[in-house]
Amino acid sequence: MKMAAEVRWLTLLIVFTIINCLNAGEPHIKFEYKYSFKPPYLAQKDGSVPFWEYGGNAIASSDSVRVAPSLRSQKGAIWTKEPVNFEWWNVDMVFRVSGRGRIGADGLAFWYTTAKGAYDGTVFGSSDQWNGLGLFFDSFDNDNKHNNPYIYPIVNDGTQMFDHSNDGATQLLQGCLRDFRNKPFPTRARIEYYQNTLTVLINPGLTNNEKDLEMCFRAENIYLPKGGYFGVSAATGGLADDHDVFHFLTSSIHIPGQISTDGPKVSVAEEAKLQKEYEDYEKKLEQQKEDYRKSHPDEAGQDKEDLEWFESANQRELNQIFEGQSQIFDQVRLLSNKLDEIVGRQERTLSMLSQVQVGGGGGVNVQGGGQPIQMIDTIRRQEVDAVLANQNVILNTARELKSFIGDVNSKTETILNNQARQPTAQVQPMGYDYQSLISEMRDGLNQIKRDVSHNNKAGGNVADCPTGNCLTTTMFLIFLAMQMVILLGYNIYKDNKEAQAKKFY
Ligand SMILES: [Ca+2]
Ligand SMILES: [Ca+2]
Repeated sequence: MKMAAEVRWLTLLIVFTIINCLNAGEPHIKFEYKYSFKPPYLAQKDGSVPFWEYGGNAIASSDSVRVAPSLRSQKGAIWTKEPVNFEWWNVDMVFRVSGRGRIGADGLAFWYTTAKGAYDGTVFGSSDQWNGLGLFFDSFDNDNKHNNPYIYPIVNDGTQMFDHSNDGATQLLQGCLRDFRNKPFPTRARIEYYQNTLTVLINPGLTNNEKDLEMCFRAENIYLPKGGYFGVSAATGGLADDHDVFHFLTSSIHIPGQISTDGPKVSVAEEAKLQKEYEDYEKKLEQQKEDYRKSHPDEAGQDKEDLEWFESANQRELNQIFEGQSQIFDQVRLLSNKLDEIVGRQERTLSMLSQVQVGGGGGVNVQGGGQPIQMIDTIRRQEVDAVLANQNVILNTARELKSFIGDVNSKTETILNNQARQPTAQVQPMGYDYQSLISEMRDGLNQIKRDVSHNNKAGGNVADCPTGNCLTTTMFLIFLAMQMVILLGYNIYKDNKEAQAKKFY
């Protein structure tokens, strides 16, 4: 019993160790609200965005931050107030770049830099010679290589000037060509920096699905400075787009085991402080909303009505089209998957068939896997052909038989008709009479021959023959001829008599 208990404890220990190891393998992700913004109430009543500051031509509303509006030569930016206090991070940014032109300018930039940039800088609305990362959503094709809109990162140590005329082609690490302008749904970008690897996933805005993210690029051995600021900037030129950012959601990523080894006292105290801060903020927001409703009871309703009315005219139709397109896109993707499946099945079937043919078409075939497959005994093509040919032959024969029978039938009819007109019943007895007569005559002749030869053998000589009874050959022939003449005469007489009798019918 003691031994069994020890074994049980040992097993439990091993299980817990394994669970700890598994837990240790997963990085810890924590939402960082101080480095994030999202609707509703993105901007407060006074226009400020909590934990962020913006400038230049940027405008913040409750739903989005218009970093640069669709007017010529506009520049704007929004930056976090505080530098980050974590090393690795993930940012989900949802934005829209839209304009009336077939092409737009200049684009939008995501920043992670050691210092906040300017609000009216030369690089997509912010400062050049930055120290850190700039990820550019470059709408306008400055170098005329027909490769925009292009998404690319540039890591700068604070010394390099952005190569604007070449769309940063001489400085970029990697990138991807994605048309993110004027899409039915907002563009989604997931920017992850974890263990010196920068990964950017994109949904250009063809679908409204959060999970529809494609790999844009993955760059390894990226060393960014610690404690940087997040920012978004945008600029327009001769051509102008609206650059709206709806969501900027930051999460810190912690290497497994990092959080538990850090001083728990600090994190608890900080958590309580942050929690209080958050609650205060929520209370303040609710109070502001309540005040606004009290002071403008009609306006709020009016605005809403106007908005609804406006939407029903154009926006709703457009939204329906976009929704429809999204559905079509989903269906096409589903069909594509199904097609792939069908092609796969077809290939498998074909390979199985070829194996069966190689195997000589036996009833049972053994595959490579060793699993016997009972083949169904089906009719083959040549067998069907043979059956058809046979059927044709039978049909032709039947037709020939039919025509033959028809001939026979018609001939029979003719014969029957002829018979009805000329009854042949009397011919037969006549023929029979002749035959019987001839056979009687033949018998008689044979009898005579036998008698003559017998007499010849017995007598040996004519001279020896006794008088009166002795018959010579000449005498016999004379008698025969006479008999024939009498017979023929009788027959002719009989025929004449019958012919005379027929005349009376
Ligand atoms: Ca450009
Ligand atoms: Ca270009």
